[in-house]
Amino acid sequence: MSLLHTAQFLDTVVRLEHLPKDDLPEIAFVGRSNAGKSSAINTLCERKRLAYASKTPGRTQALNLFNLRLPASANPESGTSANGQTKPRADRLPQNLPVLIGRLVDTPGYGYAEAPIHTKAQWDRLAGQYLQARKNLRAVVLISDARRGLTALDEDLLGWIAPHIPVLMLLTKADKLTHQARLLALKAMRQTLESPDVPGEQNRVHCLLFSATHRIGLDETRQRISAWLVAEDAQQELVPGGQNL
Ligand SMILES: Nc1nc2c(ncn2[C@@H]2O[C@H](COP(=O)(O)OP(=O)(O)OP(=O)(O)O)[C@@H](O)[C@H]2O)c(=O)[nH]1
Ligand SMILES: [Mg+2]
Repeated sequence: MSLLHTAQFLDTVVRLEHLPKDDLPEIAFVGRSNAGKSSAINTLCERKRLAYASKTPGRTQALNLFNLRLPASANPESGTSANGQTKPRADRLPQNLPVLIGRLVDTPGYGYAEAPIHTKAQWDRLAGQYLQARKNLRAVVLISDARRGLTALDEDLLGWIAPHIPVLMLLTKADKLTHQARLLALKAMRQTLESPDVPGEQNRVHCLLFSATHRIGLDETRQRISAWLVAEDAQQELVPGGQNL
């Protein structure tokens, strides 16, 4: 079983002080309104309505948190080891629960032109502050429409995220482009990201083609999320051969 398949809704938060007070690492999905953040979470987790996706831009207005657990088979403290053998009773935790390992965080989009003016301030106060102040933030998945290139708002966002936080940029809705156009879009974005004008340390941004509807880029995205959350030795237990991320 995959790490992302364990996702479970935890909470909807509209004030930063209501976020969990623990040190579990969090992966935030950010990007323009309607870019496809919630859809990406659903597809990566193989769930239809874990995060609320909609044609109406500005649908996600809060931070939505989803717990991830080490699948029981990969949890060294559960009753069954990765190779399926049952461990002696003395080695088991009393409740035999899979261990919480991190969280995904769906954030409100920015740049929705028809949004009321207070929405921008609301974004700054919630998602913006979350990105700048949240100690648990381990990495960012930046969702960007493959047809648009790097927008000024995306660029602002890269400047907003602390330089030590790795960023995976998913060029989503790649299904709307021909095969050739996708490759050109990817090449152009990689070149843009290398430009000294784009804020942040460039080698922390990795860029991939993605489609939630046509399942493009899922394996590599899952592998990167897993690598951010799970120590290398535990990953071998979790993913024999890397096929079930
Ligand atoms: N063709 C295509 N459509 C997509 C893809 N991902 C999302 N969509 C569509 O884009 C629209 C917006 O998707 P959401 O996932 O709600 O976008 P969001 O970024 O969460 O939007 P907000 O929460 O409003 O900021 C929906 O109609 C989705 O079905 C994709 O990869 N391909
Ligand atoms: Mg959304």
